[in-house]
Amino acid sequence: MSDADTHDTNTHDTEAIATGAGVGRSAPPVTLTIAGSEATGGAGAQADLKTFQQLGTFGMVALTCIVSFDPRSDWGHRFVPIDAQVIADQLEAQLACYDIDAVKVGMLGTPATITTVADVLREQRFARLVVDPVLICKGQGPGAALDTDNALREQVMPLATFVTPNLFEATLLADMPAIETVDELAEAARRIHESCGATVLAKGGVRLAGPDAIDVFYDGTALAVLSAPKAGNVAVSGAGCTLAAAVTAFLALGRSPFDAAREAKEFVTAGIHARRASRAPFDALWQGAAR
Ligand code: PXL
Repeated sequence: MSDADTHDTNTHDTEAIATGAGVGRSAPPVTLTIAGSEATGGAGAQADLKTFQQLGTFGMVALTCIVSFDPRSDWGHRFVPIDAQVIADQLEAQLACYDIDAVKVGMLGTPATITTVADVLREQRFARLVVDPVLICKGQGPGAALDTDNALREQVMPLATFVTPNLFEATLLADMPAIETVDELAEAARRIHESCGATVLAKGGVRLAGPDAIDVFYDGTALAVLSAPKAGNVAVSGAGCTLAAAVTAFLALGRSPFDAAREAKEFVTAGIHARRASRAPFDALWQGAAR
């Protein structure tokens, strides 16, 4: 780049900042994830931010906790929560800077974090709020997890416009003994919609038997089964996080909830096909496949 180019670009930036306009004619929509760090980059806030970038939105993270897999202890989750005031500070900065087009809630991790985040969500009433109900983290004791699950259900789920439970989470949220068929997954989606009012994308993924990875979409009226041939039979790290982040990005880009779900599944399927192996016993989805 020549000096003249650099000068022009800087002038443009300065004008854009002065007027509050984005650089270029159409500024990207702003997406926020309120999520935990998963240090190896497969899941959590890292997966969300990569997805936001790849799909053409301006991504932000309010970090809620830090998860570090433990390679000396069966890759269990070491979990450290972020101080509630620090979470509130991040959200304050983000809200001061931008009108946020769509928000994703990922792993919150503790009742204190949930209360802090729910207070802000209640005040803001985001029109596009995707909640990925991450219900347990292996690093937590069962008692703590139950408190966290209940707080999430009571304080965050009712504010969601879109929820993306996996098979395990759908079973709990729908209060069903088990989900083994597509019909049962559809029944869970209906029950979850009735309990919180949000559009539901219930993820069977690789966990339902059969050759296809099946997710069920239900918005209170339309029920649709989204299906793609399974790419292997083992869950890939980051698939759930990426799906919810892609729904968030597509909603921010103006898609209908159904189109957001459909396109998000296509994005995740491409990312699973392009998954990255590591020395951990699970592969990680790669968001860079769909270029
Ligand atoms: O995949 C769920 C998930 C979400 N968020 C964080 C995680 C994980 C799983 O490891 O670590 C931070």
